[in-house]
Amino acid sequence: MSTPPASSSETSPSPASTTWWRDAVIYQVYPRSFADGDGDGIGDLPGITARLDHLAGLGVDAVWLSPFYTSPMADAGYDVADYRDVDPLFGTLADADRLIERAHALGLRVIVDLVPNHTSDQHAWFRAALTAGPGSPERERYIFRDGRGPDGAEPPNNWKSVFGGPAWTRVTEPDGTLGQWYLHLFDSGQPDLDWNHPEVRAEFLDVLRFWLDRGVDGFRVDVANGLVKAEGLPDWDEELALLSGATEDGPTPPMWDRDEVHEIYREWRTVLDSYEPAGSRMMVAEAWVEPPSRLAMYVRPDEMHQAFNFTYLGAAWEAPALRDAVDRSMSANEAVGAPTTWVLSNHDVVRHASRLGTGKPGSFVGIGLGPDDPQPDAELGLRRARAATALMLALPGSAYLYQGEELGLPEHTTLPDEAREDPTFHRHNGQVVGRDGCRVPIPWVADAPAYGFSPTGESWLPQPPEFGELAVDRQEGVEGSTLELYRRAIRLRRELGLGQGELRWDPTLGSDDVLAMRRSTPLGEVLVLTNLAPDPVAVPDGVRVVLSTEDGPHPERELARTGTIATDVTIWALLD
Ligand code: TEU
Repeated sequence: MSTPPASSSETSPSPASTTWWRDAVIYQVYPRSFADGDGDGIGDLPGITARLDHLAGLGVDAVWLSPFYTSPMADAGYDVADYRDVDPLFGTLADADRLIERAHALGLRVIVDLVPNHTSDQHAWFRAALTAGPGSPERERYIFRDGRGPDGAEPPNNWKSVFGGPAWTRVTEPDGTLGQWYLHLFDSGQPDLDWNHPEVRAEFLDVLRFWLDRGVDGFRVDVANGLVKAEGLPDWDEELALLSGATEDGPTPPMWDRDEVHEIYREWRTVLDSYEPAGSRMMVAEAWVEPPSRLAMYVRPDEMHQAFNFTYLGAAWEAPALRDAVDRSMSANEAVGAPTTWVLSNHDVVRHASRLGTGKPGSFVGIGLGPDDPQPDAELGLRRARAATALMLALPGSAYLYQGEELGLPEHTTLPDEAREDPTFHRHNGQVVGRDGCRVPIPWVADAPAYGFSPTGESWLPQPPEFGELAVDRQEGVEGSTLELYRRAIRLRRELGLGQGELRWDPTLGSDDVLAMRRSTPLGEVLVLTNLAPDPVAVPDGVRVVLSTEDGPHPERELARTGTIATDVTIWALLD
């Protein structure tokens, strides 16, 4: 058990404010790849706890932990067998308590992942459903149906799994005959729950309380747009790509973004709001919903606090596209009074330092980048990634960082097939490489085994040799390094209050090739300039540059000499 963050200290970035999440910088830890305490090659909770200082030193406000619950790991823990326990791979409940306590002592809030759309097929409820047979109350918590066709040999409808293949699997009944089918929008090891069932609803209210009672500050809600399916489960001929189906006036997919999901979050909100200090516990929706006006419905005042805004992540590296993504996201959220969020990388997408080094940055959600694809330009990608991050951290709202991006880590694009674990790869018979390339254990110490990830040198995925030079110990204290750039940007963002307030595009400095944004802050007017043009652009006279993503030790000297910023550079400058 642990109390919320104590009042501020040197290392305590979280304000005591109950609306801390509105402008928070939140760092995603992917537990199996962050730090391995016991040397088995898989990261764990004690490993994370021992490295929390890194997060405090980075200056973030909160940590979001991807699932660490009991799981057979069919989808790296997004298949939960017990929502109230820790998988032995990751440690114990006592380890989770210690992690929360240490984080709070460092002034870091803790957000845990909640996976309500589906359980694992090893969850007690699903095992009971299989044993109990057709027509039993146990089956009603999931979506079991008879098949179509003469012997029920065809799936109940034509839906496909997000990971490839059909969204239905046929079970063998207790009497040994082939029987009903169950729905799984993801892997066959992830049966979808039936959210019309009162026991399902009650169970998750209880799971929320379980983790709130242990001291967590919030939840990241997995596939928040998927819980309710359309009555009758009608066929859907469109592809089951998550962002596709929805347009302002097009047909709505029967499995995503149904209006009824909102009732669930209203109920959850009342649970969160019952914890003291009132209003300090938050939820963030992972919902691949377009257009932004539909996404904004998840953050109406009595629902979630945030929803991941993937519009920005998917935008092309072009000034008009980025401006449009920012404007659309901001205006949709303003309509409901919620702050927007920004994110460039997570455990499902190609890392932005690689994505931006390819010709088509927006198009890698879930599918990865493999050895047979055109390889990204690493230098260009990192340069753009730094510029994109500095732009993101200057925007009002909350920003999410994914472990390792502060080191400028690239995607591992040449993993051997034998190493791959993502069900996306296996369900596509190897035709889609999937997400393992962004999940590689991160480097801490250049000259240590497994780059300091694990004491034995074991690593569940092989690390590429480029990780050595990017290790934390190689960047710490090195001016111009990506790590120091992140630290500086996060500190300045807080000092200047950039997470709050309005933004204005500057029409005289901006163009089709240049983003020019103005932010009024308590410390004065800030100009944020990103050059996406092929040539250098002039920086106005009389500004004081406080941050530049140009690499090298003294970017401001070069800037002072030339009066310009180079291609793919962002600066923050104070106007006197
Ligand atoms: O992801 C939701 C989701 O469906 C996509 O991000 C997906 O991973 C991608 O499109 C695959 O092609 C969440 C989790 O973030 C993801 O890791 C899980 O695999 C998924 O839910 C199922 O729980």
